Amino acid sequence: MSKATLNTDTVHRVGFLDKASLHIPILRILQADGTTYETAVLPVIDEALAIKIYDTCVFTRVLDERMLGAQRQGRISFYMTCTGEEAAIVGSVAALDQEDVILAQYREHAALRYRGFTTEQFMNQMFSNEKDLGKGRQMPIHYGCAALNYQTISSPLATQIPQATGVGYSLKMQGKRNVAVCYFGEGAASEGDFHAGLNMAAVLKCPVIFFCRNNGYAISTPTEEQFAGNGIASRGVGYGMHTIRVDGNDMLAVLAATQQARAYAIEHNAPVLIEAMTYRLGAHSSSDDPSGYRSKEEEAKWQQHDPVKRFKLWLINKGWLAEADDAQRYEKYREEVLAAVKVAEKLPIPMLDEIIEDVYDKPTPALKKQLSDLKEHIKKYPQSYPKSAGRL
Ligand SMILES: Cc1ncc(C[n+]2csc(CCOP(=O)(O)OP(=O)(O)O)c2C)c(N)n1
Ligand SMILES: [Mg+2]
Repeated sequence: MSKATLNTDTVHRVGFLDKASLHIPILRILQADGTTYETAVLPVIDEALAIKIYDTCVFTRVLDERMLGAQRQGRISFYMTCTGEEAAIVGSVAALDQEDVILAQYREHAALRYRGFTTEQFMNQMFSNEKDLGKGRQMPIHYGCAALNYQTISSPLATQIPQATGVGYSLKMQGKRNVAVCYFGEGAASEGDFHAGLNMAAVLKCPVIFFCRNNGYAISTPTEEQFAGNGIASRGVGYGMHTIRVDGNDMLAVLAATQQARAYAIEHNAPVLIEAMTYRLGAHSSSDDPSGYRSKEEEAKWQQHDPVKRFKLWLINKGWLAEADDAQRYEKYREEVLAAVKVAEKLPIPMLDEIIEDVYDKPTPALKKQLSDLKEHIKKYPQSYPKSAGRL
């Protein structure tokens, strides 16, 4: 921020600012009944885009329901749903260009689907089979796809934030009219990487959209116990960044905010922070049980703000969707997901030699040594490894 943008007026009595000094309204366009507010300025959206958005939401709901079930049956080791947050994720990705680079946290698989990740590709990753793009080296849901400009998920929180600043900087240096888009939870915003990443992006003027899903919890910790400030949006202003807070369960509000954020980021070579207020309707992951830290009443209250239902009502009002066709859409995806599970779980795991590929340009001597040690170890204790581990 240049010195010229600092206030120079003076006062002569002590007076402190507090979190309420910054008034941050929430952008809302869509009402609960699927109509829009009279004064609302709608995003750019036509029937084809609206149906693509809705279809992605339905697919994601089905995928989440079925794969959580598959985890419970012991078919995959781990799963995370994004139930309740579909509008935040799909509404934002729908505002992007396919060449914009996405750096996600782990709950944004709907964005990957929107870009064209196939049901088969989802399954190959979750079953770590030989067709998995990550060659079986990651836990389920840690997707990545170079062709779709979707950087691979990493479990350590917030690492994607400074990386997104770097990607934005590189897009600017290459003269591309594209942005980096960084998704993260409000919990990840407590990491040091958040502050370093945002400050660098603002100072170096990088075209990055920082998209915070403020879903109320970091695993079992509610937001009240995570930070004392005025949400995450107040921090964007602190770093001198264009910032907006939106209703994250309102598809049209998220779409409108992200469309304008993208245009601004490209025109001004500058970052934008979007804080989407939403709620994680499901458990944190398949390893979590929320009944230990929140009430059924609280969950029921948020069920009434289901973002997919709200958007569906708008589509029906517009005459772009018929209620009668809805069940069929869900059924089609249930069958598709189930069929893909059956194929993916039967495919062999990747060859062991591939475990050291793609880490560096060529495997280093240290990696080669580790691989040969691993092979010896498996040969020595074959009873401790599944037969498939013998794909040497
Ligand atoms: C550096 C680091 N610390 C802790 C964890 C464990 N952990 C995984 S997810 C999570 C909560 C993150 O919450 P939030 O960013 O709000 O995302 P949400 O799960 O709500 O989508 C924590 C603490 C981790 N993966 N990495
Ligand atoms: Mg959270």
